[in-house]
Amino acid sequence: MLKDKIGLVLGVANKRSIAWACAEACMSQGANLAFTYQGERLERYLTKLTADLEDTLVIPCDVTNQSEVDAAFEAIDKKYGRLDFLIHSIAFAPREALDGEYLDTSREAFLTALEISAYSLPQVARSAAPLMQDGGSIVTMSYYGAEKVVENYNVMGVAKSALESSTRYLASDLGPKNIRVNAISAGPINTLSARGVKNMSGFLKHVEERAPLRRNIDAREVGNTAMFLVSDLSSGITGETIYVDCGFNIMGI
Ligand code: 1JT
Repeated sequence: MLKDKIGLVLGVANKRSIAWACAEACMSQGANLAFTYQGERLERYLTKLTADLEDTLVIPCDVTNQSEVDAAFEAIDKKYGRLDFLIHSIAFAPREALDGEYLDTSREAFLTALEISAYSLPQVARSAAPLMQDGGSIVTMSYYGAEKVVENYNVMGVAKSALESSTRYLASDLGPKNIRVNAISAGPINTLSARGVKNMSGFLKHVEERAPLRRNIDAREVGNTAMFLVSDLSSGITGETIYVDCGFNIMGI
């Protein structure tokens, strides 16, 4: 399905990362992937994780450092000369912002969360678009806290709202170049990011009790949806937020 396609995956921290589940699903369909990491500690892990892959590229890309972003896309251009899809799976907020009341969010925490979790999408899309000469597909990760209040999610919810809105504006800008932009709103998963989230287990239990499928999602289900969205099977879909949440979001009382 993705044979001869070249993709870039941003946001693999370890093998439980949503980004890695997306990568595995895409590689199972024959895609050729490059990966970016933030910081030296993640470089070692990612190099190990991708050691057996053919023709891969592992490059630094801290989105708060524009010259690193520029260098990353230059490296892609130099090695492959093109890009077919990009999977954006990065977010950050200072830990204290994900606790207590949103009312208390500091200016600094707000700007950091929005910069890394939302601004980074148009930022990388701008560099990716010129490499997507035959059209392309960009996929990002959101969460239900973007549209409804989720206790403690706070400024991340505001950042995800901006991310989902960005998905629509970018889809409008890039549609004429046949570049599609979509978001996946994933149900909660126990990844590195979720670790340290207050009462995550109570939260997973809540979903299990109420979601129509009566269970939580598996990262592989997000990976499979990302694979669909970067493939030509989804050629008519752009600007959407697709829920991979066992149906949790449809429920009212
Ligand atoms: C970040 C973190 C983004 C955790 C995230 C996230 N998107 C989803 N999660 C998991 C989560 C977090 C909370 C939650 C439910 C799910 C942590 C680091 C910063 C980026 O609230 C109940 C807080």
